[in-house]
Amino acid sequence: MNVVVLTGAGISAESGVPTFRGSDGLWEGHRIEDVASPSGFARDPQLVHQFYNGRRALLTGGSVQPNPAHFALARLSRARGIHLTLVTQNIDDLHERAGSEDVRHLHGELLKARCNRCGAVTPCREDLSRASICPACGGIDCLRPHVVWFGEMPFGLDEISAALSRADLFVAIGTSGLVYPAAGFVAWAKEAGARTLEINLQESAASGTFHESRRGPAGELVPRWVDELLAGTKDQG
Ligand code: BJW
Repeated sequence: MNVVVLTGAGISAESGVPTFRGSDGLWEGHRIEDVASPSGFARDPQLVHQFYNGRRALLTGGSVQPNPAHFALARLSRARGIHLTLVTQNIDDLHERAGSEDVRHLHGELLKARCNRCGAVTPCREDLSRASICPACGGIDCLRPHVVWFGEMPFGLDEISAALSRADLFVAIGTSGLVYPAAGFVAWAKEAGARTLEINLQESAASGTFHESRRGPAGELVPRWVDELLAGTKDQG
C-alpha cells in the first residue's frame, strides 16, 4: 500500500514548537510574510535572521523533543507492506529525531544555511547574521536560512507529485491548508484515486476536501491511526 503523509506545524505543537497561525503566533507583531519572504529579507535581514535564530535556538536547546505522533510515523515507515512517503512542511528535525529516514522537507531545514553567492548548503546550528561567513566560499553577508519563503519554489515537488500519483492513501496532519502547493496535495491525491484523511485539532481551510476528518491532538490521534492501519494491513496479508 502506498501512503503519502503530509505534516504541518500542528504535529510539532505538542513538542513545544509554536504553530504559525495559532493564537500563540511565532512572531508577535510581525506578519508571517514579513519574515518569510525574499522581499522581507532584503528589507530587513537582521530581523529575519533574528526570527530564525530564535527558532533554531529553541530547536537545539533541549526542551523540544519529538512526540508520540513523530514516533508513530517512524514506526509506520518501518512497517512491512507499507511504502510511506513522508512529506513535511516543517523545518524542524523532529521526524528525523524520532527515527524517520528520507523525510521530504518541502519548505527546507532550519539546521542548514544556504549561500546566496556560491549556492552551497551547509549544516548550521549557530546564529546567522550579516557577518556570518560561508564555510564553502568564504563570502561574508551571503548566508540565509535554507528555507522556502513565499514566492520561492518548494523542494522535491517532482518526487512528491510522483508519489501522490501512486498513492492509495493520503493523510494530512496538523496543517491549516492555507499555503500552496501543499494545500493542493489532497486534490492531486484524490484525482489519482487515493482515499484522503485529515488529522487536525480543529477544522482547517481544506477539511471539506477530505473523505474523512478526525479532530484532536496529533499526539493522540496519529498513534491510534497508525495502529489501525497496521492492524488492517496485517488482516489483509
Ligand atoms: C494541531 C495541533 C495539534 C495545532 N494536533 N493539529 C495558489 C496556488 C499555488 C501557489 C499560491 C496560490 N496562491 C498563493 C500562492 C503562493 C503562496 C501561498 O500559498 N500563499 C498563501 C498564503 C495563499 N505559496 C508560495 O509562495 C509557495 N511557493 C510557490 O507557490 O511556488 C510556485 C509554485 C506554483 C505552483 C506549484 C508549485 C510551486 C512557497 C510557500 C512557502 C511557505 N513558507 C513557510 C515558511 C517556511 C520557513 C519557516 O518555517 O519559517 O512555510 S510559511 C509557513 O506556512 C511555513 C509552513 O510550512 C506553512 C504552512 O503552515 P502550517 O504547517 O499549515 O501551519 P499553521 O500554523 O498554518 O497551521 C497549524 C495547524 O495545526 C492548524 O490547522 C491547527 O489547527 C493545527 N494544530 N495544534 C493537531 N496538537
